[in-house]
Amino acid sequence: MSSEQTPMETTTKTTEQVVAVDKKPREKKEKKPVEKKPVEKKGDVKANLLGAGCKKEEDFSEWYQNVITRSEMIDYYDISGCYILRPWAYSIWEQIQAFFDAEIKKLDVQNAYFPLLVSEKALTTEKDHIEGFAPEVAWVTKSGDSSLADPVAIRPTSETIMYPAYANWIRSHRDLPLKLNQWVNVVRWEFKRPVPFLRSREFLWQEGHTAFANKEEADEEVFTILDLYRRVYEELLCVPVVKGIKSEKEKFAGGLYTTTIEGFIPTNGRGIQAATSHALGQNFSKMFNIEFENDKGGKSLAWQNSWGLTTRTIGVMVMVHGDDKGLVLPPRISPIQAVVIPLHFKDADTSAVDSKAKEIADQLKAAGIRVNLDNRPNYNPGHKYNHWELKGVPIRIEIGPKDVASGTVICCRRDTAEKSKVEISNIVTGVKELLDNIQSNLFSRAVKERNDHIVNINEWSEFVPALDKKNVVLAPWCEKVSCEDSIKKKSSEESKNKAEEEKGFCLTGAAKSLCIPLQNQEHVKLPEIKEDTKCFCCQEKATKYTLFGRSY
Ligand code: 87F
Repeated sequence: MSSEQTPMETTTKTTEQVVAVDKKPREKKEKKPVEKKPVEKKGDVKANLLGAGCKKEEDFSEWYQNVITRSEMIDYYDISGCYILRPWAYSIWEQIQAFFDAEIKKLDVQNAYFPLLVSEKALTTEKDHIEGFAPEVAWVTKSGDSSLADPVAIRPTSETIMYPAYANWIRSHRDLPLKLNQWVNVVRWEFKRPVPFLRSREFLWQEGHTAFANKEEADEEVFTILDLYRRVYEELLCVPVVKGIKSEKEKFAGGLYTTTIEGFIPTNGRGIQAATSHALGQNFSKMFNIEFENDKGGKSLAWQNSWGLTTRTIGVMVMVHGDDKGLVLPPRISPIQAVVIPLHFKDADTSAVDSKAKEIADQLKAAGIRVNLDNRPNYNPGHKYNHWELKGVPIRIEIGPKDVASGTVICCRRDTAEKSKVEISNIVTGVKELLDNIQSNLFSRAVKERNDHIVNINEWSEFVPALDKKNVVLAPWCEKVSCEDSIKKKSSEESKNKAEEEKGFCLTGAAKSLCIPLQNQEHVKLPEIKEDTKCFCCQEKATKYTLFGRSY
Protein backbone atom coordinates (compact mmCIF):
# COMPACT_ATOMS: atom_id res chain seq x y z
CA MET A 1 0.00 0.00 0.00
CA SER A 2 1.29 3.47 -0.78
CA SER A 3 1.65 6.09 1.92
CA GLU A 4 -0.59 8.58 0.17
CA GLN A 5 -3.67 9.47 2.08
CA THR A 6 -6.99 8.11 1.08
CA PRO A 7 -10.22 8.98 2.93
CA MET A 8 -10.01 5.56 4.57
CA GLU A 9 -6.73 6.41 6.23
CA THR A 10 -7.74 9.74 7.76
CA THR A 11 -8.56 8.14 11.05
CA THR A 12 -7.76 11.00 13.42
CA LYS A 13 -8.68 14.02 11.45
CA THR A 14 -9.25 17.62 12.28
CA THR A 15 -11.62 19.62 10.11
CA GLU A 16 -8.69 21.05 8.15
CA GLN A 17 -7.40 17.63 7.33
CA VAL A 18 -10.77 16.63 5.97
CA VAL A 19 -10.95 19.78 3.87
CA ALA A 20 -7.47 19.13 2.61
CA VAL A 21 -8.42 15.63 1.63
CA ASP A 22 -11.58 16.78 -0.08
CA LYS A 23 -10.12 19.82 -1.84
CA LYS A 24 -7.30 17.82 -3.28
CA PRO A 25 -9.42 14.76 -3.59
CA ARG A 26 -6.67 12.35 -4.43
CA GLU A 27 -3.02 12.68 -4.97
CA LYS A 28 -3.20 9.00 -5.55
CA LYS A 29 -4.74 8.70 -8.98
CA GLU A 30 -7.31 6.03 -9.40
CA LYS A 31 -6.02 3.24 -11.58
CA LYS A 32 -8.79 2.72 -14.08
CA PRO A 33 -9.67 -0.79 -15.12
CA VAL A 34 -9.99 -0.96 -18.88
CA GLU A 35 -13.41 -2.17 -19.70
CA LYS A 36 -13.87 -4.02 -22.92
CA LYS A 37 -17.21 -3.13 -24.39
CA PRO A 38 -18.59 -5.21 -27.23
CA VAL A 39 -17.06 -4.30 -30.56
CA GLU A 40 -18.84 -5.83 -33.51
CA LYS A 41 -16.26 -7.69 -35.56
CA LYS A 42 -16.05 -6.99 -39.26
CA GLY A 43 -16.07 -9.81 -41.77
CA ASP A 44 -18.95 -12.17 -42.15
CA VAL A 45 -21.70 -9.67 -41.44
CA LYS A 46 -24.53 -12.15 -41.65
CA ALA A 47 -22.90 -14.61 -39.26
CA ASN A 48 -22.08 -11.82 -36.84
CA LEU A 49 -25.60 -10.55 -36.70
CA LEU A 50 -26.96 -13.93 -35.74
CA GLY A 51 -26.78 -15.49 -32.30
CA ALA A 52 -23.76 -14.65 -30.22
CA GLY A 53 -21.88 -13.20 -33.19
CA CYS A 54 -18.83 -15.35 -32.49
CA LYS A 55 -18.09 -18.80 -31.22
CA LYS A 56 -18.04 -19.43 -27.46
CA GLU A 57 -14.90 -21.58 -27.78
CA GLU A 58 -13.07 -19.10 -30.00
CA ASP A 59 -13.49 -15.82 -28.15
CA PHE A 60 -15.16 -16.42 -24.82
CA SER A 61 -14.90 -12.82 -23.68
CA GLU A 62 -16.56 -11.40 -26.76
CA TRP A 63 -19.10 -14.22 -26.80
CA TYR A 64 -20.13 -13.42 -23.21
CA GLN A 65 -20.47 -9.71 -23.78
CA ASN A 66 -22.44 -10.21 -26.99
CA VAL A 67 -24.77 -12.74 -25.41
CA ILE A 68 -25.65 -10.71 -22.33
CA THR A 69 -26.21 -7.51 -24.31
CA ARG A 70 -27.96 -8.97 -27.38
CA SER A 71 -30.29 -11.05 -25.23
CA GLU A 72 -31.21 -7.81 -23.45
CA MET A 73 -29.98 -8.92 -20.02
CA ILE A 74 -27.47 -6.11 -19.55
CA ASP A 75 -26.85 -2.66 -20.87
CA TYR A 76 -23.71 -0.64 -20.33
CA TYR A 77 -23.57 2.47 -18.21
CA ASP A 78 -21.21 5.44 -18.17
CA ILE A 79 -19.53 4.37 -14.93
CA SER A 80 -17.08 1.54 -15.41
CA GLY A 81 -18.08 -1.60 -13.56
CA CYS A 82 -21.73 -0.58 -13.21
CA TYR A 83 -24.37 -2.19 -15.40
CA ILE A 84 -28.07 -1.88 -16.05
CA LEU A 85 -29.92 -5.09 -15.21
CA ARG A 86 -32.72 -5.18 -17.77
CA PRO A 87 -35.95 -7.12 -17.13
CA TRP A 88 -34.62 -10.28 -18.80
CA ALA A 89 -31.86 -10.51 -16.16
CA TYR A 90 -33.74 -8.96 -13.26
CA SER A 91 -36.60 -11.40 -13.49
CA ILE A 92 -34.12 -14.28 -13.11
CA TRP A 93 -32.90 -12.58 -9.94
CA GLU A 94 -36.54 -12.39 -8.80
CA GLN A 95 -36.90 -16.16 -9.29
CA ILE A 96 -33.79 -16.77 -7.20
CA GLN A 97 -35.08 -14.35 -4.56
CA ALA A 98 -38.49 -16.03 -4.43
CA PHE A 99 -36.97 -19.48 -3.84
CA PHE A 100 -34.33 -18.44 -1.32
CA ASP A 101 -36.56 -16.01 0.54
CA ALA A 102 -39.24 -18.68 1.06
CA GLU A 103 -36.62 -21.18 2.26
CA ILE A 104 -35.01 -18.86 4.84
CA LYS A 105 -38.44 -17.87 6.13
CA LYS A 106 -38.99 -21.57 6.91
CA LEU A 107 -35.88 -21.22 9.11
CA ASP A 108 -37.49 -18.21 10.87
CA VAL A 109 -35.20 -15.68 9.26
CA GLN A 110 -36.85 -12.25 8.99
CA ASN A 111 -36.16 -9.58 6.40
CA ALA A 112 -35.13 -6.07 7.44
CA TYR A 113 -33.44 -3.04 5.95
CA PHE A 114 -30.38 -1.27 7.37
CA PRO A 115 -28.94 2.01 6.04
CA LEU A 116 -26.69 2.24 2.99
CA LEU A 117 -24.12 4.47 4.69
CA VAL A 118 -21.66 3.58 7.41
CA SER A 119 -19.57 5.84 9.64
CA GLU A 120 -15.84 5.41 9.67
CA LYS A 121 -15.96 4.57 13.36
CA ALA A 122 -18.35 1.67 12.87
CA LEU A 123 -16.60 0.44 9.74
CA THR A 124 -13.24 0.18 11.43
CA THR A 125 -14.42 -1.32 14.73
CA GLU A 126 -13.33 -4.80 13.67
CA LYS A 127 -9.84 -4.29 12.24
CA ASP A 128 -9.11 -7.78 10.83
CA HIS A 129 -12.23 -7.74 8.78
CA ILE A 130 -11.68 -4.41 7.05
CA GLU A 131 -7.90 -4.59 6.67
CA GLY A 132 -7.48 -6.21 3.26
CA PHE A 133 -10.67 -4.66 1.94
CA ALA A 134 -10.02 -0.97 2.71
CA PRO A 135 -8.98 0.02 -0.84
CA GLU A 136 -12.35 -1.17 -2.16
CA VAL A 137 -14.46 0.98 0.14
CA ALA A 138 -16.18 3.91 -1.63
CA TRP A 139 -16.64 7.11 0.38
CA VAL A 140 -19.02 10.04 0.24
CA THR A 141 -16.92 13.08 1.05
CA LYS A 142 -19.03 16.00 -0.13
CA SER A 143 -22.55 17.35 -0.21
CA GLY A 144 -22.87 19.90 -2.98
CA ASP A 145 -19.72 22.00 -2.73
CA SER A 146 -19.02 21.48 0.94
CA SER A 147 -16.89 18.79 2.40
CA LEU A 148 -18.46 16.53 4.97
CA ALA A 149 -16.86 16.83 8.40
CA ASP A 150 -17.18 13.08 8.72
CA PRO A 151 -17.10 11.27 5.40
CA VAL A 152 -19.33 8.21 5.29
CA ALA A 153 -18.74 4.96 3.44
CA ILE A 154 -21.17 3.15 1.15
CA ARG A 155 -21.82 -0.37 2.43
CA PRO A 156 -19.52 -3.00 0.96
CA THR A 157 -21.18 -5.53 3.33
CA SER A 158 -23.20 -4.79 6.47
CA GLU A 159 -21.57 -6.46 9.49
CA THR A 160 -20.45 -3.11 10.86
CA ILE A 161 -23.81 -1.49 10.12
CA MET A 162 -25.96 -4.14 11.73
CA TYR A 163 -23.95 -5.28 14.74
CA PRO A 164 -24.10 -2.05 16.79
CA ALA A 165 -27.89 -2.47 16.65
CA TYR A 166 -27.58 -6.18 17.54
CA ALA A 167 -25.63 -5.14 20.64
CA ASN A 168 -28.62 -3.03 21.73
CA TRP A 169 -31.24 -5.60 20.92
CA ILE A 170 -29.62 -8.69 22.41
CA ARG A 171 -29.71 -8.55 26.21
CA SER A 172 -30.87 -11.97 27.32
CA HIS A 173 -30.69 -15.52 25.97
CA ARG A 174 -34.41 -15.03 25.34
CA ASP A 175 -33.52 -12.52 22.62
CA LEU A 176 -31.67 -15.28 20.75
CA PRO A 177 -31.47 -16.53 18.12
CA LEU A 178 -31.70 -13.31 16.14
CA LYS A 179 -31.92 -14.07 12.44
CA LEU A 180 -32.11 -11.18 9.97
CA ASN A 181 -31.60 -10.95 6.24
CA GLN A 182 -31.60 -8.08 3.79
CA TRP A 183 -31.91 -7.95 0.00
CA VAL A 184 -29.82 -4.94 -1.01
CA ASN A 185 -27.15 -3.52 -3.26
CA VAL A 186 -23.52 -3.13 -2.16
CA VAL A 187 -20.59 -1.21 -3.64
CA ARG A 188 -17.01 -2.45 -3.80
CA TRP A 189 -14.61 -0.33 -5.82
CA GLU A 190 -12.86 -3.18 -7.61
CA PHE A 191 -9.63 -2.44 -9.48
CA LYS A 192 -9.52 -5.63 -11.46
CA ARG A 193 -11.19 -5.64 -14.86
CA PRO A 194 -14.95 -5.66 -14.30
CA VAL A 195 -17.02 -8.49 -15.77
CA PRO A 196 -20.81 -8.01 -15.79
CA PHE A 197 -22.46 -10.13 -13.06
CA LEU A 198 -19.16 -11.73 -11.99
CA ARG A 199 -17.21 -8.72 -10.84
CA SER A 200 -19.09 -5.43 -10.86
CA ARG A 201 -18.62 -2.40 -8.62
CA GLU A 202 -22.22 -2.41 -7.54
CA PHE A 203 -24.13 -5.66 -7.21
CA LEU A 204 -27.27 -7.07 -5.67
CA TRP A 205 -27.23 -9.71 -2.97
CA GLN A 206 -28.88 -11.01 0.11
CA GLU A 207 -26.87 -10.88 3.29
CA GLY A 208 -28.00 -12.88 6.28
CA HIS A 209 -26.68 -12.02 9.74
CA THR A 210 -27.61 -14.27 12.62
CA ALA A 211 -26.71 -14.53 16.29
CA PHE A 212 -27.05 -17.59 18.55
CA ALA A 213 -26.55 -18.46 22.21
CA ASN A 214 -24.20 -21.33 21.44
CA LYS A 215 -21.74 -22.57 18.85
CA GLU A 216 -23.63 -25.78 17.97
CA GLU A 217 -26.74 -23.96 16.76
CA ALA A 218 -24.62 -21.48 14.82
CA ASP A 219 -22.59 -24.26 13.17
CA GLU A 220 -25.73 -26.08 12.12
CA GLU A 221 -27.10 -22.99 10.41
CA VAL A 222 -23.89 -22.37 8.47
CA PHE A 223 -24.31 -25.71 6.72
CA THR A 224 -28.09 -25.45 6.31
CA ILE A 225 -27.62 -22.17 4.44
CA LEU A 226 -24.76 -23.61 2.41
CA ASP A 227 -27.07 -26.36 1.23
CA LEU A 228 -29.73 -23.81 0.25
CA TYR A 229 -27.09 -22.07 -1.84
CA ARG A 230 -26.24 -25.39 -3.46
CA ARG A 231 -29.93 -25.83 -4.27
CA VAL A 232 -30.15 -22.37 -5.89
CA TYR A 233 -27.31 -23.32 -8.22
CA GLU A 234 -28.15 -26.96 -8.84
CA GLU A 235 -31.94 -27.04 -8.71
CA LEU A 236 -32.74 -23.63 -10.19
CA LEU A 237 -29.75 -22.78 -12.38
CA CYS A 238 -28.63 -26.34 -13.28
CA VAL A 239 -25.07 -25.42 -12.29
CA PRO A 240 -23.22 -28.08 -10.26
CA VAL A 241 -21.20 -26.82 -7.30
CA VAL A 242 -18.74 -28.32 -4.84
CA LYS A 243 -19.46 -27.64 -1.18
CA GLY A 244 -16.42 -27.10 0.98
CA ILE A 245 -14.45 -25.15 3.56
CA LYS A 246 -12.11 -22.33 2.59
CA SER A 247 -8.42 -22.62 3.50
CA GLU A 248 -6.99 -20.34 6.22
CA LYS A 249 -5.64 -18.05 3.52
CA GLU A 250 -8.91 -17.79 1.61
CA LYS A 251 -11.40 -17.60 4.48
CA PHE A 252 -13.12 -14.37 5.60
CA ALA A 253 -10.50 -12.90 7.93
CA GLY A 254 -13.03 -11.59 10.43
CA GLY A 255 -14.51 -15.04 11.09
CA LEU A 256 -13.85 -18.51 12.44
CA TYR A 257 -14.30 -20.50 9.25
CA THR A 258 -15.84 -19.94 5.83
CA THR A 259 -17.91 -22.49 3.96
CA THR A 260 -18.31 -22.07 0.23
CA ILE A 261 -19.82 -23.52 -2.89
CA GLU A 262 -17.49 -23.49 -5.88
CA GLY A 263 -18.67 -23.48 -9.48
CA PHE A 264 -16.72 -24.28 -12.62
CA ILE A 265 -16.60 -22.52 -16.00
CA PRO A 266 -15.68 -25.22 -18.54
CA THR A 267 -14.83 -22.84 -21.39
CA ASN A 268 -11.79 -21.42 -19.62
CA GLY A 269 -11.36 -24.05 -16.92
CA ARG A 270 -11.76 -21.56 -14.09
CA GLY A 271 -13.27 -22.14 -10.70
CA ILE A 272 -15.61 -19.51 -9.32
CA GLN A 273 -16.75 -18.86 -5.79
CA ALA A 274 -20.52 -19.15 -6.05
CA ALA A 275 -21.64 -18.19 -2.51
CA THR A 276 -20.28 -18.23 1.04
CA SER A 277 -21.66 -18.95 4.49
CA HIS A 278 -19.41 -17.86 7.36
CA ALA A 279 -19.17 -18.94 10.97
CA LEU A 280 -18.03 -15.69 12.57
CA GLY A 281 -17.56 -17.21 16.03
CA GLN A 282 -17.41 -14.58 18.79
CA ASN A 283 -14.99 -12.25 17.06
CA PHE A 284 -17.55 -9.62 16.04
CA SER A 285 -19.59 -10.01 19.23
CA LYS A 286 -16.43 -9.19 21.19
CA MET A 287 -15.70 -6.08 19.09
CA PHE A 288 -19.32 -4.88 19.00
CA ASN A 289 -20.12 -5.99 22.52
CA ILE A 290 -22.99 -8.32 21.63
CA GLU A 291 -23.26 -9.78 25.10
CA PHE A 292 -26.24 -11.44 26.78
CA GLU A 293 -27.27 -12.87 30.09
CA ASN A 294 -27.16 -16.66 29.65
CA ASP A 295 -29.59 -19.16 31.17
CA LYS A 296 -27.32 -19.57 34.19
CA GLY A 297 -27.38 -15.88 35.01
CA GLY A 298 -23.85 -15.23 33.71
CA LYS A 299 -22.67 -13.18 30.71
CA SER A 300 -21.89 -14.72 27.30
CA LEU A 301 -20.89 -13.43 23.89
CA ALA A 302 -23.18 -14.28 20.99
CA TRP A 303 -22.09 -16.78 18.31
CA GLN A 304 -22.63 -15.18 14.91
CA ASN A 305 -22.91 -16.18 11.26
CA SER A 306 -23.13 -14.23 8.03
CA TRP A 307 -23.96 -15.50 4.56
CA GLY A 308 -24.38 -14.03 1.09
CA LEU A 309 -25.55 -14.87 -2.42
CA THR A 310 -25.19 -12.36 -5.25
CA THR A 311 -26.22 -11.62 -8.84
CA ARG A 312 -23.00 -13.45 -9.79
CA THR A 313 -25.37 -16.45 -9.95
CA ILE A 314 -26.73 -15.16 -13.26
CA GLY A 315 -23.32 -14.74 -14.90
CA VAL A 316 -22.21 -18.24 -13.92
CA MET A 317 -25.42 -19.71 -15.32
CA VAL A 318 -24.95 -17.82 -18.62
CA MET A 319 -21.34 -19.00 -18.96
CA VAL A 320 -22.12 -22.62 -18.16
CA HIS A 321 -25.12 -23.17 -20.45
CA GLY A 322 -24.93 -20.60 -23.24
CA ASP A 323 -23.99 -21.68 -26.78
CA ASP A 324 -23.18 -20.13 -30.14
CA LYS A 325 -26.82 -19.17 -30.67
CA GLY A 326 -26.97 -17.30 -27.37
CA LEU A 327 -28.42 -17.90 -23.92
CA VAL A 328 -29.72 -21.29 -22.85
CA LEU A 329 -31.96 -20.76 -19.83
CA PRO A 330 -33.01 -23.45 -17.34
CA PRO A 331 -36.84 -23.65 -17.36
CA ARG A 332 -37.21 -22.99 -13.63
CA ILE A 333 -35.73 -19.51 -13.89
CA SER A 334 -36.50 -18.55 -17.48
CA PRO A 335 -38.72 -15.43 -17.63
CA ILE A 336 -40.54 -17.09 -20.54
CA GLN A 337 -40.62 -20.89 -20.58
CA ALA A 338 -42.35 -21.44 -23.93
CA VAL A 339 -42.95 -19.21 -26.92
CA VAL A 340 -45.78 -19.97 -29.36
CA ILE A 341 -45.08 -18.96 -32.96
CA PRO A 342 -47.91 -19.11 -35.50
CA LEU A 343 -46.75 -19.95 -39.04
CA HIS A 344 -48.55 -18.35 -41.92
CA PHE A 345 -48.46 -19.79 -45.41
CA LYS A 346 -49.73 -18.25 -48.62
CA ASP A 347 -53.35 -19.13 -49.39
CA ALA A 348 -53.78 -20.92 -46.08
CA ASP A 349 -56.27 -19.99 -43.37
CA THR A 350 -54.22 -17.67 -41.14
CA SER A 351 -57.07 -16.91 -38.78
CA ALA A 352 -57.46 -20.59 -37.83
CA VAL A 353 -53.73 -20.75 -37.07
CA ASP A 354 -53.84 -17.53 -35.07
CA SER A 355 -56.79 -18.53 -32.98
CA LYS A 356 -55.36 -22.01 -32.26
CA ALA A 357 -52.02 -20.43 -31.29
CA LYS A 358 -53.80 -18.10 -28.89
CA GLU A 359 -55.83 -20.96 -27.45
CA ILE A 360 -52.64 -22.93 -26.76
CA ALA A 361 -50.93 -19.94 -25.15
CA ASP A 362 -53.99 -19.30 -22.95
CA GLN A 363 -54.11 -22.93 -21.84
CA LEU A 364 -50.43 -22.99 -20.95
CA LYS A 365 -50.74 -19.69 -19.09
CA ALA A 366 -53.76 -20.98 -17.13
CA ALA A 367 -51.63 -24.00 -16.15
CA GLY A 368 -49.01 -21.68 -14.63
CA ILE A 369 -46.48 -21.91 -17.46
CA ARG A 370 -44.74 -18.64 -18.36
CA VAL A 371 -45.68 -18.37 -22.03
CA ASN A 372 -45.46 -15.78 -24.78
CA LEU A 373 -47.50 -15.69 -27.97
CA ASP A 374 -45.26 -14.12 -30.60
CA ASN A 375 -47.82 -12.98 -33.14
CA ARG A 376 -45.90 -9.88 -34.21
CA PRO A 377 -46.93 -9.33 -37.84
CA ASN A 378 -43.81 -7.41 -38.88
CA TYR A 379 -41.32 -10.28 -38.30
CA ASN A 380 -41.02 -13.55 -40.17
CA PRO A 381 -40.77 -16.90 -38.34
CA GLY A 382 -37.02 -17.27 -39.01
CA HIS A 383 -36.36 -13.96 -37.32
CA LYS A 384 -38.53 -14.97 -34.38
CA TYR A 385 -36.69 -18.31 -34.02
CA ASN A 386 -33.33 -16.54 -33.84
CA HIS A 387 -34.68 -13.94 -31.44
CA TRP A 388 -36.00 -16.44 -28.88
CA GLU A 389 -32.99 -18.71 -29.25
CA LEU A 390 -30.74 -15.77 -28.48
CA LYS A 391 -32.83 -15.08 -25.38
CA GLY A 392 -32.57 -18.73 -24.34
CA VAL A 393 -36.28 -19.60 -24.09
CA PRO A 394 -36.45 -23.36 -23.33
CA ILE A 395 -39.28 -24.36 -25.72
CA ARG A 396 -40.48 -23.00 -29.05
CA ILE A 397 -43.91 -24.17 -30.14
CA GLU A 398 -44.50 -23.93 -33.89
CA ILE A 399 -48.02 -24.13 -35.28
CA GLY A 400 -49.02 -23.92 -38.98
CA PRO A 401 -52.13 -24.83 -40.99
CA LYS A 402 -51.20 -28.53 -41.27
CA ASP A 403 -50.68 -28.72 -37.51
CA VAL A 404 -54.07 -27.19 -36.88
CA ALA A 405 -55.58 -29.80 -39.21
CA SER A 406 -53.83 -32.69 -37.48
CA GLY A 407 -54.38 -31.37 -33.95
CA THR A 408 -50.65 -31.30 -33.17
CA VAL A 409 -47.80 -28.81 -32.79
CA ILE A 410 -44.04 -29.02 -33.13
CA CYS A 411 -42.05 -28.35 -29.96
CA CYS A 412 -38.41 -27.44 -30.39
CA ARG A 413 -36.20 -27.54 -27.30
CA ARG A 414 -33.46 -24.96 -26.87
CA ASP A 415 -30.96 -27.24 -25.09
CA THR A 416 -30.66 -29.92 -27.82
CA ALA A 417 -32.52 -28.38 -30.80
CA GLU A 418 -34.60 -31.58 -30.91
CA LYS A 419 -38.10 -31.32 -32.33
CA SER A 420 -41.07 -33.38 -31.21
CA LYS A 421 -44.72 -33.58 -32.12
CA VAL A 422 -47.17 -32.89 -29.28
CA GLU A 423 -50.95 -33.42 -29.37
CA ILE A 424 -52.74 -30.11 -28.79
CA SER A 425 -55.21 -31.95 -26.56
CA ASN A 426 -52.24 -32.91 -24.38
CA ILE A 427 -50.32 -29.62 -24.64
CA VAL A 428 -50.09 -28.74 -20.93
CA THR A 429 -48.76 -32.15 -19.89
CA GLY A 430 -46.52 -32.36 -22.94
CA VAL A 431 -44.91 -28.97 -22.31
CA LYS A 432 -44.52 -29.60 -18.58
CA GLU A 433 -42.74 -32.90 -19.24
CA LEU A 434 -40.48 -31.27 -21.77
CA LEU A 435 -39.61 -28.44 -19.34
CA ASP A 436 -38.72 -30.96 -16.61
CA ASN A 437 -36.68 -32.92 -19.10
CA ILE A 438 -34.74 -29.83 -20.21
CA GLN A 439 -34.11 -28.84 -16.59
CA SER A 440 -32.63 -32.23 -15.72
CA ASN A 441 -30.72 -32.56 -18.99
CA LEU A 442 -29.02 -29.17 -18.48
CA PHE A 443 -27.94 -30.21 -15.02
CA SER A 444 -26.64 -33.68 -15.91
CA ARG A 445 -24.83 -32.30 -18.95
CA ALA A 446 -23.14 -29.68 -16.76
CA VAL A 447 -22.26 -32.26 -14.07
CA LYS A 448 -20.61 -34.47 -16.67
CA GLU A 449 -18.66 -31.62 -18.18
CA ARG A 450 -17.57 -30.37 -14.73
CA ASN A 451 -16.53 -33.84 -13.54
CA ASP A 452 -14.57 -34.44 -16.74
CA HIS A 453 -12.53 -31.40 -15.71
CA ILE A 454 -11.77 -32.30 -12.10
CA VAL A 455 -8.44 -34.08 -12.29
CA ASN A 456 -6.89 -36.03 -9.41
CA ILE A 457 -3.15 -35.53 -9.05
CA ASN A 458 -0.49 -36.42 -6.49
CA GLU A 459 2.65 -34.65 -7.73
CA TRP A 460 3.55 -31.03 -8.32
CA SER A 461 4.76 -31.88 -11.85
CA GLU A 462 1.18 -32.72 -12.84
CA PHE A 463 -0.32 -29.52 -11.44
CA VAL A 464 0.26 -26.72 -13.98
CA PRO A 465 -0.13 -29.05 -17.01
CA ALA A 466 -3.56 -30.08 -15.66
CA LEU A 467 -4.56 -26.43 -15.16
CA ASP A 468 -3.36 -25.59 -18.66
CA LYS A 469 -5.80 -28.19 -19.99
CA LYS A 470 -8.62 -26.16 -18.43
CA ASN A 471 -9.04 -28.35 -15.40
CA VAL A 472 -9.37 -27.81 -11.72
CA VAL A 473 -7.40 -30.20 -9.61
CA LEU A 474 -8.03 -32.40 -6.57
CA ALA A 475 -4.77 -32.95 -4.73
CA PRO A 476 -3.66 -34.18 -1.31
CA TRP A 477 -2.61 -31.11 0.66
CA CYS A 478 -1.01 -30.17 3.98
CA GLU A 479 -3.37 -27.14 4.48
CA LYS A 480 -0.47 -24.84 5.44
CA VAL A 481 -0.67 -21.12 4.58
CA SER A 482 3.01 -21.04 3.59
CA CYS A 483 2.42 -23.95 1.20
CA GLU A 484 -0.55 -22.18 -0.38
CA ASP A 485 1.63 -19.07 -0.84
CA SER A 486 4.16 -21.15 -2.70
CA ILE A 487 1.48 -22.90 -4.80
CA LYS A 488 0.29 -19.48 -5.93
CA LYS A 489 3.78 -18.26 -6.72
CA LYS A 490 5.06 -21.39 -8.45
CA SER A 491 1.92 -21.90 -10.54
CA SER A 492 2.06 -18.31 -11.73
CA GLU A 493 5.70 -18.64 -12.79
CA GLU A 494 5.12 -21.93 -14.60
CA SER A 495 1.91 -20.82 -16.24
CA LYS A 496 1.82 -21.42 -20.00
CA ASN A 497 -1.47 -19.72 -20.52
CA LYS A 498 -0.16 -16.21 -21.07
CA ALA A 499 -2.14 -15.74 -24.28
CA GLU A 500 -5.44 -16.14 -22.51
CA GLU A 501 -4.27 -13.89 -19.75
CA GLU A 502 -3.32 -11.14 -22.15
CA LYS A 503 -6.79 -11.05 -23.63
CA GLY A 504 -7.72 -9.66 -20.27
CA PHE A 505 -10.71 -11.83 -19.64
CA CYS A 506 -8.73 -14.21 -17.54
CA LEU A 507 -7.01 -12.67 -14.65
CA THR A 508 -3.88 -14.51 -13.87
CA GLY A 509 -2.13 -17.80 -14.31
CA ALA A 510 -1.80 -18.26 -10.55
CA ALA A 511 -3.82 -20.99 -8.90
CA LYS A 512 -5.21 -21.03 -5.40
CA SER A 513 -7.19 -23.38 -3.24
CA LEU A 514 -10.89 -23.21 -4.10
CA CYS A 515 -12.11 -25.30 -1.19
CA ILE A 516 -11.56 -28.35 0.93
CA PRO A 517 -14.56 -30.38 -0.24
CA LEU A 518 -16.99 -31.79 2.31
CA GLN A 519 -17.33 -35.59 2.45
CA ASN A 520 -20.24 -37.48 0.85
CA GLN A 521 -21.52 -35.02 -1.73
CA GLU A 522 -23.68 -36.28 -4.50
CA HIS A 523 -21.86 -35.90 -7.86
CA VAL A 524 -18.43 -35.31 -6.24
CA LYS A 525 -15.99 -38.20 -5.82
CA LEU A 526 -13.24 -37.69 -3.24
CA PRO A 527 -10.15 -39.90 -2.97
CA GLU A 528 -9.21 -41.06 0.53
CA ILE A 529 -6.24 -39.65 2.43
CA LYS A 530 -4.00 -42.41 3.77
CA GLU A 531 -1.65 -42.31 6.76
CA ASP A 532 1.37 -41.90 4.46
CA THR A 533 -0.18 -39.60 1.82
CA LYS A 534 2.11 -36.64 1.12
CA CYS A 535 1.26 -33.05 0.21
CA PHE A 536 1.49 -32.70 -3.59
CA CYS A 537 3.46 -29.50 -3.20
CA CYS A 538 5.69 -29.56 -0.10
CA GLN A 539 5.83 -33.33 0.59
CA GLU A 540 4.80 -32.87 4.22
CA LYS A 541 1.96 -34.99 5.57
CA ALA A 542 -1.25 -34.42 3.61
CA THR A 543 -4.37 -33.76 5.71
CA LYS A 544 -7.11 -33.16 3.12
CA TYR A 545 -7.86 -33.62 -0.55
CA THR A 546 -8.29 -30.04 -1.69
CA LEU A 547 -9.68 -28.49 -4.84
CA PHE A 548 -7.28 -26.06 -6.55
CA GLY A 549 -7.67 -24.03 -9.67
CA ARG A 550 -7.33 -20.78 -11.50
CA SER A 551 -10.33 -18.76 -10.57
CA TYR A 552 -12.32 -15.57 -10.98
C1 87F B 1 -15.02 -5.17 0.65
C2 87F B 1 -14.88 -4.00 1.35
C3 87F B 1 -15.07 -3.98 2.73
C4 87F B 1 -15.81 -8.60 1.30
C5 87F B 1 -15.34 -6.33 1.33
O1 87F B 1 -19.32 -12.88 2.44
C6 87F B 1 -15.40 -5.12 3.41
C7 87F B 1 -15.54 -6.31 2.72
O2 87F B 1 -16.07 -7.61 4.59
C8 87F B 1 -15.88 -7.54 3.38
N1 87F B 1 -15.49 -7.50 0.64
N2 87F B 1 -16.02 -8.64 2.63
C9 87F B 1 -16.40 -9.91 3.25
C10 87F B 1 -17.87 -10.08 3.31
C11 87F B 1 -18.24 -11.11 4.29
C12 87F B 1 -19.71 -11.54 4.33
N3 87F B 1 -20.63 -10.50 4.62
C13 87F B 1 -22.03 -10.85 4.67
C14 87F B 1 -20.13 -12.36 3.17
C15 87F B 1 -21.55 -12.67 3.04
C16 87F B 1 -22.51 -11.67 3.54
